[in-house]
Amino acid sequence: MKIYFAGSIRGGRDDKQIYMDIISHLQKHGEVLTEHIGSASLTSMGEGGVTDSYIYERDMEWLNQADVVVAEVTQPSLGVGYELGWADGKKPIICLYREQEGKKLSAMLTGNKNLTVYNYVDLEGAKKILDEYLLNNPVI
Ligand code: 6IA
Repeated sequence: MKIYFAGSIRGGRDDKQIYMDIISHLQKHGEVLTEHIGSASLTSMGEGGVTDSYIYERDMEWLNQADVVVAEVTQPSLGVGYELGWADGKKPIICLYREQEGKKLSAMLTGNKNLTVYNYVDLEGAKKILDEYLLNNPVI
């Protein structure tokens, strides 16, 4: 199974550790095409030597190849929103969100019947959601 994991980069890197942990867990289910999203060395400012056009073309190619899209959407990110908009109706999408006081997730995700947004509290909760979804909705 090819998994496209989406998480914030230029939108902010506060959640990079949880991205890394989720990616490690997803690797038990299949190939994560975007494993660099959890990288501690990837900052919101840059990955040297790669142009934005290269990143866009490569990521869209991976998104096209993916069997399922898993997005961690707690940290708002234009890129993740774009990826989800593109994948909507084309790929199964799982969104993971940690509820936070004083903040609400975009209605463009919560109001979309094609997507399921799963609220979670901690890594263990996220793993359980992913295991249940991926084992009960096999995508090859
Ligand atoms: O708007 P954002 O940067 O937060 O968008 C993040 C999303 O766009 C992720 O889910 C990625 O799939 C994709 N994306 C954006 N930038 C990159 C990137 N390098 N490498 C891979 N995927 C990316 C950016 C390095 C950059 C900071 C120079």
